[in-house]
Amino acid sequence: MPEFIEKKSNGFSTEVGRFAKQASHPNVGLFNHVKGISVVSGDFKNLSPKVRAYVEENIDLCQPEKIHICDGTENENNHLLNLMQQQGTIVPLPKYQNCWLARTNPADTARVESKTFICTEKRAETIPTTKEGIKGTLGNWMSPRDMDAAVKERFTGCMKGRTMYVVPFSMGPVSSPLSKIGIQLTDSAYVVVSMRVMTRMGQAVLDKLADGSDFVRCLHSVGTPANGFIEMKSWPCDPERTIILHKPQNNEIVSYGSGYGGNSLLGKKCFALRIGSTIAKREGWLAEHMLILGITNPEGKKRYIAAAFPSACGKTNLAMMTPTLPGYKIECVGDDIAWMRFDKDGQLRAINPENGFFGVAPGTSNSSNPIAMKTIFQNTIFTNVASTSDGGVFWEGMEDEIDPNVRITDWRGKPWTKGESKTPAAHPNSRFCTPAKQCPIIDPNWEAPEGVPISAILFGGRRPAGVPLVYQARDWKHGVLIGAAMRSEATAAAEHKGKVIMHDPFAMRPFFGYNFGHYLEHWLSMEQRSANLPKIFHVNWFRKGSDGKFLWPGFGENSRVLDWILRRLDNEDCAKETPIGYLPKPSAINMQGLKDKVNEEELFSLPKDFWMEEVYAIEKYFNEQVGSDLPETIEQELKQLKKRVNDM
Ligand code: GTP
Ligand code: SPV
Ligand code: MN
Repeated sequence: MPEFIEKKSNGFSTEVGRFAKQASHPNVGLFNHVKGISVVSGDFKNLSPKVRAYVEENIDLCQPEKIHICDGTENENNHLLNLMQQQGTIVPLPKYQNCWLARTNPADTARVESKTFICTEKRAETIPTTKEGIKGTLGNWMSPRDMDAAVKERFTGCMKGRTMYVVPFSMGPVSSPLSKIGIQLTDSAYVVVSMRVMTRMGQAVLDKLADGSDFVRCLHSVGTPANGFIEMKSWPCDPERTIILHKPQNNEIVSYGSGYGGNSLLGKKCFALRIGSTIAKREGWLAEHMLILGITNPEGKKRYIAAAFPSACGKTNLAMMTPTLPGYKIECVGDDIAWMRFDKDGQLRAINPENGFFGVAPGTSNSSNPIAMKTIFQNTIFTNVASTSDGGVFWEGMEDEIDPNVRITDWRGKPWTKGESKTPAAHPNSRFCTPAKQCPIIDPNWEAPEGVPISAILFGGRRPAGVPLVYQARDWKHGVLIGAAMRSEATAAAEHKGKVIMHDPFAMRPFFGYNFGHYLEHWLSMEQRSANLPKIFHVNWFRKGSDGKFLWPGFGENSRVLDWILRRLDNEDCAKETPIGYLPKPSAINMQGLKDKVNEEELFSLPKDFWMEEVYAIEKYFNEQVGSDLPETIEQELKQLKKRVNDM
C-alpha cells in the first residue's frame, strides 16, 4: 500500500511519496566530480577511458549541472519515477501495478521524419540521386560541416541547470555475439526509464565496455527553446529546432528537441535501424523494421517468420496473435526490429535487439490483441493515452474494457465524453512502453544469443484496393522487388497528414541509414550467401470491399493466412501462378469456422487496370526517386512484372 495518498484535482488518488524513503540518490560517490561537476550517482573513475572521454566532451558542450551514471537498478528506477512524479511529468495509475502515465507537450507526439538526417561526406552515399526538380523522399542528407554547426547552435549550454544521465545500453542480449552497445547521454529522466524497458541498460553493459570496446555514441537533449515557444515545465522540448542526426562513419547519433518515441529512445530507430543498417551493410547482415514470431502447426512443427509492415500497420498485433485456427500456437520474439544474418550453414538467423514493446495503444483490446492486454498492465509507461477516474487508462478501442461510470480525461488533460467529444480521447500515436518478458507468449528462444532460424519473410501494408490478401514471390529477386515496391496508407506514427498511399519500401523509408539503391544491392547479394533462402510473401489485411468495409476480419484470423504460408514452405500444391506471383488456389485458405462469410472473389481478385497503374506508379517512383542507383536486376524484375500484367 502507498504510504502517502494525496487527492489530486484530476480525480484519482496518486501515490505521492511512495518511493520517498528510497529516493535519496542511489550509489552516491562522495567527492565524485568531473570537470567540477558533481556526479550524483555512479563512479566516473570506473568508466572506461573511451566512455569518460565521450562524457567529458559533452559536458563541455552541454554544461549540465549534475551527472548521473545509470546502473539500471530498480532503486535507481524508483528514484527517477519519483522525481518525474514530483515534476509533473508522469502520474501513477493506481488501478495497476507500477504503471505510469506521461502526457507530452502536444507539439511533441510523433517521429519527425522531415527533421531526420544522415550525415556523410558525399550526398550519394546517403540518398539516391533524384531527377532535377524532384524532391527526394528516401531520407534527408546533411554534410558533416552543417551537422557540426547544427549541433553547436543547439547543444551549447542546453543542459544548464539539468542532470545529464549517462545511459549504457545493449541492443540484443548482453552476451550475444550479434548484439551492439551504445551510450546515450540525455537530460530526460523519462528517456532513461523508457530505455531501461526498451534495452538492456545498466552496469552489466559498463562492465562489458571495460575491455575498451567501442560503442555507438548517442547524444540527446529535449532542448531549450531559443525564443517564442512556450515551455511546458513537465515536458520541455523545442519543436521548432528539433533535429535528429546520424553520422554512420563515427557510429554517432545526435538528437535535439524532442522527448518522444523514436526521436529520443535512440536505441530504437536511430541505432537499431539507421546506424544499424550501415553496420549491417559493412558486416554483411540485415537490420530491418520487422517483427519476429514463432509458429507451431497442429503437427507440432515450429518455424519462425519475420514480417515488415510500415509503422502502425500491424506488427505488434501479428507478433502477439491469438490464432483462431485450432492447433496453432504463436510465440513472440519481437514486434518491431530484427537483426538477421546467415550462419555458417546458410541459415538466416534473427535476434530482436530490443527488450520491450513500444506499441500503439489505440485499437489494442481484448478482442484485437488479448496478449498485449495481458502484458501491459504492470511496470508500464503509457504516453498520451486518456486516463479514467478509477486510476486506469483508456483509448479508442477500449470501450468494452472500462466501467461505464468512470470519468475520462483525454490525452491533453481535458474531460472527455464518449459520443460527445469531437476529438479522440487518446492521441492516435499514443503508446505503451512495456517489458517484453511480461508477454505471456514470449518465445522461449527470444533471447537466444545465436538468434532464431527464419523460414519466411512477409512484406505488407495498408492497401484498401487491388492488392490480394496474400501472394508468394516467384523467387528471391522477385521478392526483393516486392519489398522495394511496398506502398501503404499513411499513419499517425509520423507527421504525415491524411490517408494517402505512400511508397514505403521494406517499411524502411523513414529508417534507411544509406542509399536505398545500395540497400537493394545488399538484399540481392544475400542470394550468394545461402542455398536455403527464406521464402518471401506479401500480405494485406486491409483490402476494402465496394461497401468501404474491410474484406478480411484480420487479427487472430490472420492465422489462416499463416497456415497457407507454412503449407507453401512444405511445398504443398496449394498455389496457382498469376502475373504478380503465386496466389492461393480456390479454397486453399482454410475458412472453416469463420464467423462471417468472406467475399473471397473480391479479396483475391487482380483487376488488370489496377495492376497496370500499380506497375506504372512503381516505375515512376523508381525512375524519379532511385534513378541510376536502381540495380539492373530490379529494373529487369519490374519489366517482367509489367509484361506479365500487360498480358493478363
Ligand atoms: P509500429 O510500432 O509503429 O512500428 O507499428 P506496428 O506495425 O507494430 O503496428 P500495430 O500492430 O500496433 O498496429 C496498429 C494498428 O493496426 C491498430 O490500429 C490495429 O488495430 C491495426 N491492425 C493490426 N492488425 C490488423 C488486422 O489484422 N486487421 C485490421 N483491420 N487492422 C489491424
Ligand atoms: C514506428 O513509428 O515505426 C515506431 C514508433 O515503432 S517510434 O519508435 O516512435 O518510431
Ligand atoms: Mn516501428
